[in-house]
Amino acid sequence: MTTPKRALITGVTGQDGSYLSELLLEQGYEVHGIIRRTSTFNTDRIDHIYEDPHQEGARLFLHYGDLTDGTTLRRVLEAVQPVEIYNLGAQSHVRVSFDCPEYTVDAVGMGTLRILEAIRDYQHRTGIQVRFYQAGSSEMFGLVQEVPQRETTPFYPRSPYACAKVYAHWQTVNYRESYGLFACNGILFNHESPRRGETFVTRKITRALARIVAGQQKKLYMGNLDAKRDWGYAKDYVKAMWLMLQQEAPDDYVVATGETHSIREFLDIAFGYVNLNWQDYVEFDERYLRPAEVDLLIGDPAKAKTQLGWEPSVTFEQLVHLMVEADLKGMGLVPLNGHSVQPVIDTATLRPTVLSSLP
Ligand code: NAP
Ligand code: G4F
Repeated sequence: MTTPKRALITGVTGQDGSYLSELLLEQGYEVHGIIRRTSTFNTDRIDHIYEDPHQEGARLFLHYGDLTDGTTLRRVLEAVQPVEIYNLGAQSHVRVSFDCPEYTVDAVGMGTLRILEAIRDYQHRTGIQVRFYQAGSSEMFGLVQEVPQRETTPFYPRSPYACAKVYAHWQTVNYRESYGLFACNGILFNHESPRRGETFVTRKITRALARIVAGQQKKLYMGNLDAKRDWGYAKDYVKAMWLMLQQEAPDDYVVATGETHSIREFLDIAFGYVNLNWQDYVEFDERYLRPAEVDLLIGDPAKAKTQLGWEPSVTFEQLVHLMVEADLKGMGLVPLNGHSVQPVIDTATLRPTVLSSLP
């Protein structure tokens, strides 16, 4: 019997971590994820693939750790001995990074450096090559210097989060060039799914829509509706991460659909799906604005398509629909043909939640 390849994922409980874990398990890997200690469990996105480690054949293992804690990162690396590391962990909310800049930069920027240093020493000592994927972001293009954005487009970050991602990007390049690490940067444009965090704009919309239909919410408060994003499907995007680490040589790749749409267009399609007019529900609240905004993102995925053979499989409209459908189902609402909705739960109470109001 051959020993399975072993991968280590930071951010395994996140949207991408969960899809990547599924993909790697399908590919036969043994998957190790780093989780943070929290007072309540937040492993919902991976519960369906988790197996009791006492059981023979279990291939998903979790380890406590944190990107702000270099000692533990080193210890986990030594214990797991992975051949691939995917660094997906981050305080990944751009608006929140303006509120908590030091923590964001520590986790996103210094966290990446801590892992790179750990790999450098481990590889030097053992002679075992560890391939490294860094979760870079189209936010690094910020005030865009070229349309569409490609690997060679200069960065112009517009938030503490984006500045930290630029730092992590260049450290990754630097460790590749200085120490010969097999280190790749994915420059991923926005990617969404039913597992998207509830305060990112797409999921905020689809979740609120389901609550509105269910009678649990009357209004949806939002910020800048004019911003444009290149939105793809998260499940497609984790495939690109994996493909990068299967190449002969390490490199950096833009992963995007090549299309851009405004928040208004997202609202049109989402509310249109259940025959509602979003203008009747959406209100402006300035606290969802950012001190500096990224107005337009649109990526050119030509290199990923040619060199990795990567293709997005879901259109923008399909993406909106699949997210709306999932949130309606989550509320116990069943979309019918023609997309009217059949409520199947008692919706007597209007209940505000923390999630409905935090940026
Ligand atoms: P996400 O859903 O917000 O997940 C972030 C993950 O990072 C969670 O597992 C979180 O753990 C973990 N984490 C946060 N702080 C940490 C820390 N200090 N130490 C260790 N782990 C920590 O993000 P995502 O959408 O899956 O994105 C994955 C990565 O890609 C992130 O680095 C993000 O910045 C980057 N990215 C995302 C997009 C996108 O559109 N989704 C685009 C470009 C780049 P908890 O569950 O405990 O919070
Ligand atoms: O959904 P968002 O919060 O995503 P954003 O800022 O583009 O960042 C996401 O994508 C990046 C890749 O480009 C990732 F690196 C990052 O980790 C994250 O996953 O906001 C999208 C747009 C912004 O222009 C924002 O101003 O939507 C606008 N928006 C308008 N109203 C809102 C809201 N965003 C949020 N979150 N909430 C609102 O109420």
